[in-house]
Amino acid sequence: MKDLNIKNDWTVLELQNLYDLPFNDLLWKSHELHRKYHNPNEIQISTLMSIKTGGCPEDCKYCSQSIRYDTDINLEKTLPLIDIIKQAKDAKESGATRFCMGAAWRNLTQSNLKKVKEMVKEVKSLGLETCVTLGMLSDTQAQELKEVGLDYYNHNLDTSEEYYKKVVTTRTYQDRLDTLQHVRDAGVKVCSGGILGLGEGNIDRIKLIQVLANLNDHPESVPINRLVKVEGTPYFDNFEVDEFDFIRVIALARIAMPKSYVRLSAGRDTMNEQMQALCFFAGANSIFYGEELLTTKNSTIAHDRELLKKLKINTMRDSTDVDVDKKTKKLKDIPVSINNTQKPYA
Ligand code: SAM
Ligand code: DTB
Ligand code: SF4
Repeated sequence: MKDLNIKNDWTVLELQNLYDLPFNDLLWKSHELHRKYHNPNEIQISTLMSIKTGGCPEDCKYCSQSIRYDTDINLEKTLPLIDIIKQAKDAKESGATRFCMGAAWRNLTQSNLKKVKEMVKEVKSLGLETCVTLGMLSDTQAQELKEVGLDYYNHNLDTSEEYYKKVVTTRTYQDRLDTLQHVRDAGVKVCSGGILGLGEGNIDRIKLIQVLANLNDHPESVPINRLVKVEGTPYFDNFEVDEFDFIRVIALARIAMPKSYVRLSAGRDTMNEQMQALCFFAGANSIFYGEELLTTKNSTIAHDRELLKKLKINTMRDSTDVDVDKKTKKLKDIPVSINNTQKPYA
């Protein structure tokens, strides 16, 4: 029977009406759906690593890694495989279930594809889910990544189509949608979300959620970032996003895409514990865990552990996860679900 909560024909008016509800009514609705499809006391954790930093030819006005802005970052060529394996092992030790590798590329070249395929294979063999974010991809590149075991591809739409033109001029919204389609067609899971704080209005946030929720299949993962203001970028002096508006967007994403994992992404280190707790209540159930994002700092591991403890929120391991047998050093299938009392995706 069709699940009436899962739909792909959201109108702006429907989403606007939800967004404009009294705060408690909106959160009640989103939390109710959150409980229906997920364990509300469990979150997924991903760790990020920048595998190639800075020097990007694109002009995204929020980004520290664009060559067009004078920012204080350490430029790095593509890192050697051995460094990536080490960091992935550390991430796994700290409890991450997914390792996300990001590169400051406009699009993927064939020689970089070869290197990334090796990285994906190695990280996967550690028993971690793999995710990469590498800019634009062709259909065949997406298929090649799928063949080596890539689980997720992150490619954000960032904001509404109208506002996007003000944020980035070196590519179009359609370019982003095309890459998302290539990823989906290849059978790789889609991770796509946005950033709040680019100077957009609430209508742009609502339209972003509309585009994501009206894709044929909802993205499995929806990161919602709060702009990390980086000195030297055009958006360094932007106004702060209203905290209640931010929480409303999380709630809207949860209602519009009930089964997706909504990730409370960049900018968490500037949110107090109470705000993060409200985001988890509204439907966020994934975070980036680790001291660094790509070029900026994240909330500290010690702080995150303390917060999750206070909220009695457990971290989950995906039920399809694999692990390495300590003795044979071979991969074994183990349907692990640490502290998992209720299966997500009921
Ligand atoms: N170059 C690739 C791309 O743009 O798709 C991958 C790396 S890029 C840094 C990944 C995502 O990080 C961007 O799509 C954007 O949504 C997010 N991001 C970048 N800088 C940010 C910032 N200062 N604050 C919040 N999110 C940011
Ligand atoms: C996403 O939505 N956020 C992450 C990840 N996907 C690749 C990136 C956040 C970057 C924050 C700014 C920085 O550290 O450079
Ligand atoms: Fe380049 Fe990605 Fe940064 Fe845009 S967001 S400048 S594409 S690294």
